[in-house]
Amino acid sequence: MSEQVRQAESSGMVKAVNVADYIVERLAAEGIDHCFGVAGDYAFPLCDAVDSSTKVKWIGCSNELNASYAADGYARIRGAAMLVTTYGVGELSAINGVMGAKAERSLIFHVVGMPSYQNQRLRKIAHHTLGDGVFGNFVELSASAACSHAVINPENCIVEMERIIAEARRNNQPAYIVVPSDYALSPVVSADVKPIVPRSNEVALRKAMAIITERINKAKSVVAFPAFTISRLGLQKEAQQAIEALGCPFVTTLMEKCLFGESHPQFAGMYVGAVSEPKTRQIIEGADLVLDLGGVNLNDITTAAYSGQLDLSRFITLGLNDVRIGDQVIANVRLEDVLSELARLKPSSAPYKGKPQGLAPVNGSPSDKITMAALYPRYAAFLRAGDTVVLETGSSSLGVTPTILPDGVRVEAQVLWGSIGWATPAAFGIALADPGRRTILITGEGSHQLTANDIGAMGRFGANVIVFVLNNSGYLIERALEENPDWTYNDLAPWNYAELPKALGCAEWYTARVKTLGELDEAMKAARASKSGAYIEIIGGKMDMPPALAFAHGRLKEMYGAAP
Ligand SMILES: Cc1ncc(C[n+]2csc(CCOP(=O)(O)OP(=O)(O)O)c2C)c(N)n1
Ligand SMILES: [Mg+2]
Repeated sequence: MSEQVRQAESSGMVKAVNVADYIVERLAAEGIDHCFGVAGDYAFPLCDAVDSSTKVKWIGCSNELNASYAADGYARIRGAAMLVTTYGVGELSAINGVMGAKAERSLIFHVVGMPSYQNQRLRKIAHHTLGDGVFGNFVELSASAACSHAVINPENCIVEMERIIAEARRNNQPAYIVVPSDYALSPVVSADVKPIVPRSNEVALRKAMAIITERINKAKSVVAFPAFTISRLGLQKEAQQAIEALGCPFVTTLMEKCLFGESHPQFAGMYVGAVSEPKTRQIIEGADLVLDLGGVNLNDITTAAYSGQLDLSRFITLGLNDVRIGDQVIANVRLEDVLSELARLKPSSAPYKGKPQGLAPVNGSPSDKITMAALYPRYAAFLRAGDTVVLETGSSSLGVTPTILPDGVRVEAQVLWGSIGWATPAAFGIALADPGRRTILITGEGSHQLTANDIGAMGRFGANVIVFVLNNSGYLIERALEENPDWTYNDLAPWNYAELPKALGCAEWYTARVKTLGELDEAMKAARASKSGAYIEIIGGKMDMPPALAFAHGRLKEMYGAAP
């Protein structure tokens, strides 16, 4: 019997815990204390349960897409997040964000309130439906953005919640929980179920370790390639210990930017296909054995348009729940267990010692216009240990990722899914998830236009984010990814960005619009000193792009294929 139901029964409460309260309590036990969402009548019982919970606080967002991005950001820091939306209109607005979380392995519990069982049974024509008396039209759609789902009723609630939570934890991907509004208010029927904790099979783990150790011992050169999943699962310490025990160099893609301090002596640089430093490229492309820790994602962005030559037959991939060595897959082996086994290895030779690069020097004089060559070293100089940087898709992320950043800076970006607008609400979720760190949002103005309204939520809930908005008169990355940079669809409505915080209720925020390096330097100082949020609009050149983007511009055929 669950603890909540037991408490309700033993305390002699007339009314046992209802389904909605149970779901909120159970998710709180997963380490969640904020719930992002937008209210709606079918979801009222869920919203009420959150609002009356002493453990979980309701965080209202401007729309469900924003709420889903905020939940993704929160989950990246806390391991899991809760999102509540209403039937049809709400959940469908959230799908892009939840699907992105699925792609990038971020665990959102998406809880949706649906029309009552009674009205479903009577096939009533109800609002937020297609008017066809059918209520299952959207379940499959939302479920496709999750790795597990359940339609909850009072009898299955406890069992289904455990199944869903275990599956979501196993894959570190979203779960979809949908509850008819009358069932949400019904008492939970008790069931004798314990939480399922995913564990390795001991025999499989020993077998995997025997093969891995043999391959390590035989290899002339080994390189570790830690994946973004390490940070999603919160395994940074375990992975670093494994890499230090191995003593080999490690390389990351831009999805793992700053996973460990970039001054780590074993760090051999960022692998970006043919754009990598020659030494980095040689270390990983020439390695006898590549230990992929967590399943790196070799997509068009991380490989700079599939440039470079990685030999996948030399990879051993430690997945979340299996180990792959060539064509052999050893199942039921958890990543954290393999990492802790690796951490016990004794290196046969002295550890690799690279030459960590220092920060790029700050350049330019105060009266100069703000160029990209001057902007990115300034970000590096501005950032410090304890900052979490949230990078938006666009020229900014291609400018920041090749820039060496100070140790202790954490970076979050949505590289694979790449949905613009993600970073603004994600920064909000990240700031709420860990107020002990300073959250810094770096976004282009085009992306910001999609979700800027939740700057208001940042002010409302005291998330003191420092926001940098690069205003370069349109979609620069798109201009660069086309033969013709002047298509009008890459132009934007010219907003007065620096005035947004005030209009959105952030009266206390520091704001500035800067055109010169001197103004930028001043604004950065003031932003850092601000006790509330800060918002800096940076005026950049329409075609001034970081080198990585200029490289992509020269490889359009490789990225998109030749015209037929
Ligand atoms: C939801 C979504 N719509 C469209 C795109 C295509 N897209 C990718 S980057 C981009 C423009 C980004 O412009 P901006 O934020 O101004 O950054 P810049 O490159 O100009 O610095 C667009 C429209 C996308 N990735 N996601
Ligand atoms: Mg732009």
